[in-house]
Amino acid sequence: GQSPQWWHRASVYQIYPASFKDSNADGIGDIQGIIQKVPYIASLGVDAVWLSPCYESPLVDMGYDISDYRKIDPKYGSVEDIETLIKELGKHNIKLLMDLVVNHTSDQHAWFKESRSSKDNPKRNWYVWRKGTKETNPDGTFELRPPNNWESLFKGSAWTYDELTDEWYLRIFASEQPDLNWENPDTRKAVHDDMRFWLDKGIGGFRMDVINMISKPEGLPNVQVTKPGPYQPAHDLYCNGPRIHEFINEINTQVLAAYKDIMTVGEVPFTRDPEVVRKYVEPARKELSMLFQFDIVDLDTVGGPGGKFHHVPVTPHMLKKTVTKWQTALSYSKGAWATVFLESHDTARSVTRFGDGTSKNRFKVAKMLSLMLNSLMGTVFIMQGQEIGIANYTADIDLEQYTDIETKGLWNEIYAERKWKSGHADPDMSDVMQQVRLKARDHGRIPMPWRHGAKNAGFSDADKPWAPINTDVAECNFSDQDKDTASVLNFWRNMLQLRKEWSDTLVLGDFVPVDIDEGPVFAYKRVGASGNGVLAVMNLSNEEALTWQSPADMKCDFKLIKSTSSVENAEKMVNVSGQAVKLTLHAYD
Ligand code: ISL
Ligand code: CA
Repeated sequence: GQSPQWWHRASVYQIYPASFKDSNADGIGDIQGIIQKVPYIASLGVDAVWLSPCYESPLVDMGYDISDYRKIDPKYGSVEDIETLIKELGKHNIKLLMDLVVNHTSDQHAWFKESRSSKDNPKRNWYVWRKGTKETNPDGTFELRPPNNWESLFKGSAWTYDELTDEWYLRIFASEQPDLNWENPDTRKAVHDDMRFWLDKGIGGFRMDVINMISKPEGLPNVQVTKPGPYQPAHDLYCNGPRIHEFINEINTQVLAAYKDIMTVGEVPFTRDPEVVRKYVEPARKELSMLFQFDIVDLDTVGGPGGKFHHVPVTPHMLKKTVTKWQTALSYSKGAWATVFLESHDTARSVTRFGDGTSKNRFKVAKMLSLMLNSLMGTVFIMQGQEIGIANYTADIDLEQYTDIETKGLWNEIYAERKWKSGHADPDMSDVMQQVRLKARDHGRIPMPWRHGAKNAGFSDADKPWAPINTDVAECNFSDQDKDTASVLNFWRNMLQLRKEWSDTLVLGDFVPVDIDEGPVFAYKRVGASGNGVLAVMNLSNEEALTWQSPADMKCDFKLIKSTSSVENAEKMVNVSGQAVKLTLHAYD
């Protein structure tokens, strides 16, 4: 196989620019703010930063709607600021990964403005335009119907009608996010050129937004009806489409190959088959370094009758099973690399979702999850704030303060449906509110609580930051954790360092399940090429104390790591050579 690249052993810190640090008191985080915090980022021991989009954007979807790929939105700074950031991070050997959002642009992008201007504009075919149908009602009025029954991921039809030319354009996300037509070679070439613009500045690579959606099925057929209502989930049709591997291989060989040591991570929603994933990441195929797939972070979401805001309780066994599924399907020794993550700007906070919600156990849960992430195979991604065990917004933050387009879309859809069904002007939405508190994307975007007692927790000097500061800053902030050797923050720092020291085992080694049964204890070995290993044992329950006995045939030369061991590395390494292990594990141990 391939010899390890820098990104195999790397850990990556995700920065959501609007919420990291505001340097000029306008209430929005910015690139100068990130530059101020470079020493902090370096203190974590990460190797790369993934910066969520800060390109020119009307911010309908917080920057995932880009109107110019070569400009930085003045709210965040300038291209020069990015150059400075690359240089400052570089002093600490940290690379910068940019977000590449090219399934769609903003409707304010010059390409789309041209495309929509007329049917014979040279850029018409850069987007996906189709005729709809017109249905006449018995009373003579008529309704326009979109070209097919696909549902948008932000709800409603996946098509928007444009009066000017009497056609519809495809937009899987918001109306202001028209999908690019990747079938057109000119479109692809323009995207490639925009990628080179950033590669020439010395970035370390790209995170590629919904990259598995860029190849649409021929003929854009209707999807099978699976739920009531006119529009149907169609991701099985537009994800991992017919030309997807060709397009990605083209990016790799025509663009990336000319640069040294580039890392790519593709986001692939709705992709749960390891064989499908493997195709994107096998080195010989020259596609991507690694992928984000969502089996684990969607555990409490998928399968509910109404999608994201319907509750699916997560049991320890579900987590054990799903982690094991991916850890055994892909591995360094089998030549298919992976990512390890529990949070992003699209998820709520892991301590809230996977913990018991009490402040007593909050930091124990955070350390236990850190232990799990850091003892798994793959490149670790940390969402800003995760390293201090940030939790979701508290119940003191009410609905009006949630701003995310997805949160609003889902809420309004359920509200309208209930109103229609019950005939009540104000249907009961308390269960949905509970789900918003648990799962809304807003929680991943909470402004960073740098210091307790400072204005806006040290995030911004503005009177009103763009998103609310959480109300639990006294309990959870960076400066207090920095000083506390037993904090979540220092646990992360130690684990990231340990991961480096033991990378042959902890990063590249094989995952060997030990206890993946129904019980609350999750145990696995990581075995490196030399045969040495680490035994990771976690109590995923809040049972005060329980005993766990390793299988008799476990006897071998292993080091044991536990999340509640002291932060000193030496003490985390309990040598269990030649004996079966019996442990008393405490809650979230
Ligand atoms: O967030 C989701 C579910 O809660 C996903 O459906 C999400 O929209 C999907 O993973 C795609 O995410 C990416 O593309 C979107 C953008 O809104 C997300 O922030 C981005 O990460 C459109 O660009
Ligand atoms: Ca600012």
